[in-house]
Amino acid sequence: MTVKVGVIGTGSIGAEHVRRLAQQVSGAEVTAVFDVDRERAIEVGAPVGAAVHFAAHDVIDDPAVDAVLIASPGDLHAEQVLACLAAGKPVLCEKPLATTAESALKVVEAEAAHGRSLVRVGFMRRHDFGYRQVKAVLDGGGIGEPLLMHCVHRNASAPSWFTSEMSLTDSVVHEIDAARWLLGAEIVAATVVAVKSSPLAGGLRDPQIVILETAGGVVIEVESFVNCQYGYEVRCEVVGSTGTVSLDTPSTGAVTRSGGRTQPLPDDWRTRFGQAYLDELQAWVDGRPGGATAWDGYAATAVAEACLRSLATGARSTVALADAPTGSPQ
Ligand code: NAD
Ligand code: ISE
Repeated sequence: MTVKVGVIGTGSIGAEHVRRLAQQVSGAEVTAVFDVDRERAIEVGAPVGAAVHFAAHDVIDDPAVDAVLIASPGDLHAEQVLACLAAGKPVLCEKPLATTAESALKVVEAEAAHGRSLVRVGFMRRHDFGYRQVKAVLDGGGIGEPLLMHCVHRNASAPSWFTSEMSLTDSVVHEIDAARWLLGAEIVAATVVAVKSSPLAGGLRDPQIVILETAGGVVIEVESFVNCQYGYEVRCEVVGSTGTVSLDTPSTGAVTRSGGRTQPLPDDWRTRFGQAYLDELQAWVDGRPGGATAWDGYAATAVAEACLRSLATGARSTVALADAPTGSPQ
């Protein structure tokens, strides 16, 4: 059976998802798209034979659409996911699920009321081979009891409209989700530590250090540096009671010569996580379990909100999650 997918938002990652769904994911086709930038929607949708609609709800209500992928700006996600739930259609929403914990919780509640697991959130690291290896070691008790975690998340440069807050809500939110998933624990507090800013960061607080604490006392230290200049790097190391497990940039094309060794780095997330995005889409189209749920999206947004409070005040900020509604897929 072919899953007919409608895509809302055909910008940077939306266009890539359209291409992946149309050309690389088996059992999927893109039947409808919408973007407020109509020329962009036509440019992306026409080559794959998708109908180009005039509004997001036209995509959601289109009888030729079985499932919806949302890749619009984050502040529109909650409303668009709620509309998909109202139509009873499965939805894969790019991160974040919402920009406030309050609106993310509404999605969790609406899905629970619906009684079916319809929402996936695009935290693609859960599909990355390296992250999955780290998870397997942790789940198998391979390093004893996890005690602390170091994370590095660097982008070569951020667009001019990127803010210090977005370094937390757009970038660190991936580490928030990855840490929750890897450690199997909720994060209960966040502290953003002031760091000397790079003179090349265009006035942003960049880099930033975030300290997250889990309910069980594991401390996660995250460096987000969105203007590091040299390339894209995502690394982590979990330190356990009997060993450590780490994730490095996949080693490809390393050159050793003349007494030295060089290794190319990915330019950005497109290259580094290309296979993870593809695996995420294939798993979603196949209807396989796994991937981040609405609850995961809510928890990540609640922690990101705590990071924003800490950024504003300089103080440690606690996270108080609501009780999961009955029937909410965890
Ligand atoms: P983008 O700005 O390139 O694309 C967003 C698109 O949404 C634009 O084409 C814009 O015209 C369109 N848009 C604006 N208002 C709209 C509306 N009301 N309805 C439909 N479309 C609308 O941004 P992007 O980098 O593609 O990011 C989109 C989302 O994907 C964000 O939530 C971002 O955080 C997420 N993202 C995730 C990853 C990842 O690694 N998982 C990477 C990049 C972006
Ligand atoms: C971007 O939105 C992403 O989600 C990328 O994965 C991340 O590395 C980048 O920092 C974000 O801006």
